[in-house]
Amino acid sequence: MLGWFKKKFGKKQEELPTPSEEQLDLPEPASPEPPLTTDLFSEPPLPDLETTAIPEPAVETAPLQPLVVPDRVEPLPKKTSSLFQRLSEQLSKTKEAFVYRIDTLFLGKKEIDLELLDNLEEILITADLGVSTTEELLDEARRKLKRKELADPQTLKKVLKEKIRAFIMETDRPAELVMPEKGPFVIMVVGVNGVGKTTTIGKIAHKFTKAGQSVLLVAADTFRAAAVAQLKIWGERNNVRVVSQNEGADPSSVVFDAMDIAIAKDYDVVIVDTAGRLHTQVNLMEELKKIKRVIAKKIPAAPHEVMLILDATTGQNAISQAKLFNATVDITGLTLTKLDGTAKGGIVVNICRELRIPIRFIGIGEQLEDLRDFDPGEFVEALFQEKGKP
Ligand SMILES: Nc1nc2c(ncn2[C@@H]2O[C@H](COP(=O)(O)OP(=O)(O)O)[C@@H](O)[C@H]2O)c(=O)[nH]1
Ligand SMILES: [Mg+2]
Repeated sequence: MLGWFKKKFGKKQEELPTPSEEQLDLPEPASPEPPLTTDLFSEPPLPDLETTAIPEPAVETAPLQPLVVPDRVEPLPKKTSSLFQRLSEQLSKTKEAFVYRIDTLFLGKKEIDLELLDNLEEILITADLGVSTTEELLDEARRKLKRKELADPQTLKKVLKEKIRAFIMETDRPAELVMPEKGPFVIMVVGVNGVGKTTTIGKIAHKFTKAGQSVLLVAADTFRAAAVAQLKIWGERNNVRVVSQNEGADPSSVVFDAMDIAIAKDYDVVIVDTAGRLHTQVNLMEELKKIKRVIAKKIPAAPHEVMLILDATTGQNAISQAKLFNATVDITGLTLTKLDGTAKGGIVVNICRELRIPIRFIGIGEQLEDLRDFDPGEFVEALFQEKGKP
């Protein structure tokens, strides 16, 4: 949530670093890459990476100052109705497949019978709420029916909405994530290929720079030259420095150098892009662990955030991906991308209920502004907003 962008103030504009020479020789901004497969297992074998050893840290970092207490966070700006409207519109495919289908099912029905509940079950499952989430919702409905607390389908819809809100709220914990008072705030971004890591990093960098923070991007996806080039384009767009080496370089060595730069130049925020695919899943996971270790050697409390990016269009597969990455690098926050292009937005409910990892952002389009702070209450309202209502 935006709250954690606002922890550090007072940095003058002229203190902000200028984009570096490392961004020279950029290719012309290309159109974004098409989504790639998100199946970790089906990739063909690829050539070996250079296996350069991680250099030992040369610089001892100063210990971090105490973290800023949450009550110093500025209040969030009031969301304008046009922003809400955009969210609601961008969720239209999910709404068609979910809430509007429920409305059609309930239309003209006076009472709740078995057939109606069966149909509802099918809608919830096909909207990617997941089997166990669906069962829990229906159990609640049946309990209320038995106790005669539920008389008609419209009340059932309200019960569903409230239960879904409760599921989503479970991850709306108080912001434990705070920027350190001193030293860079390090975000390591992970996720399988094509989920939107690099794009999301570009959008997050934009949010930070808009809030007056200096940002350093780190191209630790050295597996493909295109990945480095893509991050450099985002660096250019945001006018921020990108640390990179050649394709095939050891990602940990890129990170090692970047951390030195971040500390020496006192960057506010460091965002590390990582590979989503290597020769094997084991290689990928080992590499991510190594990157995390290198970051922690330079700044013991870092990475402060290990953010997993999930593609909402993959539906239930996102849950398996989250479990896999969480077991390796302890995910602290999620971003769910491509909610605009999918009818599978119900996955948000399932992710919140199953994983209990806070969703920080949702991607609802390819524009810079289409990375939204995840606000559970707003999300539920947008999801259940009636057709045609402003
Ligand atoms: N519609 C839509 N497309 C997105 C969103 N986020 C990312 N993308 C697209 O997804 C594709 C893959 O993104 P990329 O950042 O390269 O994924 P990476 O491999 O994880 O780094 C690109 O075409 C992006 O433009 C989103 O929220 N909505
Ligand atoms: Mg990428």
